[in-house]
Amino acid sequence: MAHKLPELGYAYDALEPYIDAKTMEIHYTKHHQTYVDKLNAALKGHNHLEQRNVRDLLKDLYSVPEKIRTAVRNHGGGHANHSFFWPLLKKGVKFGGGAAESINSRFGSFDKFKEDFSTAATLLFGSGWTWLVLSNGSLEIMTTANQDSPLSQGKSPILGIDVWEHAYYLKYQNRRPEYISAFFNVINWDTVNAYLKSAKG
Ligand code: MN3
Repeated sequence: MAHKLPELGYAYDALEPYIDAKTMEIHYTKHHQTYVDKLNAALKGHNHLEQRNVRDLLKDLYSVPEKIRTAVRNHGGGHANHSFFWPLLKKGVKFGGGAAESINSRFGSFDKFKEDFSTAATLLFGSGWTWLVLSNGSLEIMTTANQDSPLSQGKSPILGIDVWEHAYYLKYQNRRPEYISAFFNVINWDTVNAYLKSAKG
């Protein structure tokens, strides 16, 4: 069964003015679609792998034949990361719930968390992601290069920001810190809470 682009679940302009409609449209219909297409192309003919959930493939990259491992890592990572990212975005959801309690207890305050997360995202060199993950039962901030997934390191992401230029360049050009600051206005904390709950199993 081939992988498919998931439903976005909201309009391209739903995150304006923080993330503009044109960026959303291109990011979802072009960039994400390309990861899906290239993942499907890589898995073609590998029947036992085509059946597996992309998250499971990323958790167990060494079960993927070496010949297609890099393609699965990059395009499977791109598919999984973007499928994880879209539901994290919504305007007007207040910081609260289990994730807020865990963040406050781990980082001391929301402001300290925001500062640490934003610094990590700003300093990440080149293309990649900054994450809040659950690792051995505790929260930590980490970054990955390219489309690498924390799942491949045994960590469960509960929040993430795409800091590839394609995620912000149309509106913010080289001003990545402004995009990161804007991102904090569109975090869907309901989704973060759900991701945390599922990460805790
Ligand atoms: Mn992207």
